[in-house]
Amino acid sequence: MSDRRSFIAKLASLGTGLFILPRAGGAQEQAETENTPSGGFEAPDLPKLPFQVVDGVKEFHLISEVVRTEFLPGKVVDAWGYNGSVPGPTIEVNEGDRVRVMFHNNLPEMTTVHWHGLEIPMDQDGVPGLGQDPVPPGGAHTYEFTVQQNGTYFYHSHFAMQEMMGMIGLFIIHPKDAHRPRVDRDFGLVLQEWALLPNNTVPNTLSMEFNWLTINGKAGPATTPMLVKHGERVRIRFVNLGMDHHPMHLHGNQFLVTGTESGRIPESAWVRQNTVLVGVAQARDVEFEAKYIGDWMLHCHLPHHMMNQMVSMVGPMSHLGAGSRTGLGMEEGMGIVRQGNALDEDLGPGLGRGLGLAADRERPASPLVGGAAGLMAASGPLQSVSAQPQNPPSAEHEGHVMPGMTSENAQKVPGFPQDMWMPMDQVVANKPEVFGLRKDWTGSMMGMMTLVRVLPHDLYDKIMEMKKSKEAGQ
Ligand SMILES: [Cu+2]
Repeated sequence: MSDRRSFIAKLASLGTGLFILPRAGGAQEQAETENTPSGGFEAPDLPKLPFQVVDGVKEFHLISEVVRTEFLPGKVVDAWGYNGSVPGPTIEVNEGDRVRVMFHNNLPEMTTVHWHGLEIPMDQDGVPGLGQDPVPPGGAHTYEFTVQQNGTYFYHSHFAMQEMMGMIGLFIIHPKDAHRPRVDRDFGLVLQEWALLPNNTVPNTLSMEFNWLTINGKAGPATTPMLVKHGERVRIRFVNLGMDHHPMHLHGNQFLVTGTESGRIPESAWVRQNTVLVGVAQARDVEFEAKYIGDWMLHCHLPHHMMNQMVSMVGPMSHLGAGSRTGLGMEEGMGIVRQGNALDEDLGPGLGRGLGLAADRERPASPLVGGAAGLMAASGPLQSVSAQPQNPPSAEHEGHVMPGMTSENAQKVPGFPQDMWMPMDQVVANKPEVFGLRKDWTGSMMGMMTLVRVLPHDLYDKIMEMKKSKEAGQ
């Protein structure tokens, strides 16, 4: 986390304490505290946008800008977001609030902010041309409206490619009166997908093939687990703004789907599931009682969304002789070919693999990423592969080559290789939230994956103590 981002995160946590001024009247104050979950709302790995109450209006300052971030320690990305964060910081308000967002554009091109799902006047809706002029680079625009709804909403750029650069944030509206049964924990998760070829830091927003999948801007195992005390009632809000749908699956529990991008579902229509499909531009709220102690996986179940860096590293494409063909031009990258058969040996493997501009830096790669040079040389056709590691040294870690996890004749077996086993516990070990997880837990955590940790009360308290002392030490 950059200094800037942690500074903003601190500012945001201060914000919830310093800037909320009680509204007039005892009844109002009561509503303010009663309507939110006892544990408060939390979006793991994301800050909240601080606000000030000015003449009864909640005033936020939102800044669009380039954000250098990391999906995983060492995996640097130049995405676009808001206030130093990708996705942007969460805007959290109450039903009935008057909201003013002073927006400033620090991007090198025009943008606007759309308030997805909100019933507000059209000139506040953030559609460039239709309701307002685009906000030019360096420009500013003020949005102001009253929120009449409650539920899980979000804001995003209303320029499509900017959406794919990461420009989205949660907009959470708590109801006037808390929904029943009241939840103890309330989490928000933004689901995103990225096409990011090795050795590139800028996402390819034209590609239809995604190799990095994130929750709140982090890929597993860098996604920070959600901590729950045994017996608590939990709400998890999912938001998806990408090109694919995400079937989000929770292990070991059943949940009720209690909300959509349009707010609360009547209780009579709640559905019991353990996998909820979160479509593009949709939100889904799920709730469950944390009855079972354990470290429960929560992940998108699309197989390609359960991996990191999935390009030509694994699968049969890495063993055709010289690795997967890459570095074609923009047209081939988009699946447009002018001659030949789109699926022939020369073109097929390169289709959808990105802009020639940057993709010529991708190299055919061995599945033994960062592995012993001797092993790479011994693998025959792959000896033409550059000896340079694909990852910067800081991203190297133990466990890339696991003795005993492949058989001696593996190279002769049709289909080999398919999967790798790469625990990287040390890379994410400095977070109290992962304390007490089984050794090698990170081996199963990739892509759009996180954990719901239902903890016995003593372990929960211990981790909270660790968090407090860590924050105090910063
Ligand atoms: Cu998915």
